[in-house]
Amino acid sequence: MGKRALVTGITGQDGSYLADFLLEKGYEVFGLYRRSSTLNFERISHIQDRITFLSGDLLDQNSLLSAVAEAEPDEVYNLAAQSFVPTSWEQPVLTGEATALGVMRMLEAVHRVRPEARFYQASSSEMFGLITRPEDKPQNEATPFHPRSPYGVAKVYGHWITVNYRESYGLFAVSGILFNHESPRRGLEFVTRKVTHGAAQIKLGQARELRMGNLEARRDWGFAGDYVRAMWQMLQQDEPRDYVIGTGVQHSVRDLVERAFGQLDLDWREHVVQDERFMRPAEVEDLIADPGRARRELGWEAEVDFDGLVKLMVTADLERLGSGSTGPVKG
Ligand code: NAP
Ligand code: G4F
Repeated sequence: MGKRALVTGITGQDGSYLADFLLEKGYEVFGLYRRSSTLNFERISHIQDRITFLSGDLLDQNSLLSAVAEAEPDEVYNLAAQSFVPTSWEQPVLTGEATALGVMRMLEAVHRVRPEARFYQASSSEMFGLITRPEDKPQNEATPFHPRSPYGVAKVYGHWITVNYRESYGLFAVSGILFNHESPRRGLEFVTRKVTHGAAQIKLGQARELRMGNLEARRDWGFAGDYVRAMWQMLQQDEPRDYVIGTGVQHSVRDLVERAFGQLDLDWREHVVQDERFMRPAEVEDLIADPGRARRELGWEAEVDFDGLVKLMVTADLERLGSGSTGPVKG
């Protein structure tokens, strides 16, 4: 018998790659999804017949208890969240409910219904936030948290409540502190996809300019397909432990823009316009991972580098826009 996994956030970028990965490994995959008036299964349309869907919401405790009872999972991956940082200033209460308390509701469901299940929490490098001391660069599992947005603050709660359920009840619960990871399936509002999609539109004559926020922010960007492998590896260890996952290489948003436009033989200076609307009330300027523990203990390493990632995303957007496709997101 294959193992059973329950994935929250199955319709999101990471949920879709994780489902691909787990199905490939022979898992029976249960996906928690939110009912809506139109289905949003674009990212999983190629595998939706192989997933058992359970309707539920991180804001609704009963639905989570029922989902865990129905799935009887060996592994639970809690990927669902309000995940877009700017929205967390516009909807801080909702963000707290889903991204912070939602983690506790999932942990309660596992603790009460299926305590033997292994639990993965999708924590974030946004928790590190403001980096001022040289010794905090690059960031590892011991780097202090100083979140800079309601989203980052909510993720810190999710991180510590996961550690707390491990220490209080002996759950096999781990927190993966993942740096930014991207793909052709990334939401259009996140900076990488905004840039690759925008550059492809300009190349095809479908747009003339791209309005952007802070070009100086630096991130450690990797490929989502590599990062879901790390999630799974964390749950295969003998002991539950938290891990930082990233490439250890940093680029600015300016580098990203230059690289994406350059790949299409476009001069980004002729098209990119800075716009105050995309600046944040408090910015995270400088993130870079030290993935040493993951390398040593999980044997994990990123396989796709920054250039490969940008190329993959630009190519996918160009192909998709060029074909006029409104169908499933490829890649
Ligand atoms: P994403 O594409 O925005 O997907 C978020 C998922 O959460 C979607 O399936 C969404 O469902 C679901 N969701 C949102 N609110 C929910 C609620 N109240 N109840 C149930 N489901 C809800 O995010 P992602 O990039 O895949 O990220 C996955 C997780 O990793 C998130 O927790 C994110 O915060 C975290 N993370 C991401 C990164 C990154 O760089 N991608 C880095 C560190 C941590 P709908 O489709 O219905 O909206
Ligand atoms: O792509 P972003 O919106 O990602 P951000 O804020 O780093 O958050 C992502 O990564 C986190 C991991 O650290 C996740 F936890 C979180 O869920 C999410 O997946 O913005 C990246 C950087 C920021 O500094 C932002 O100010 O790009 C800068 N940026 C500049 N212009 C822009 C824009 N970001 C967006 N979204 N749109 C712009 O026009």
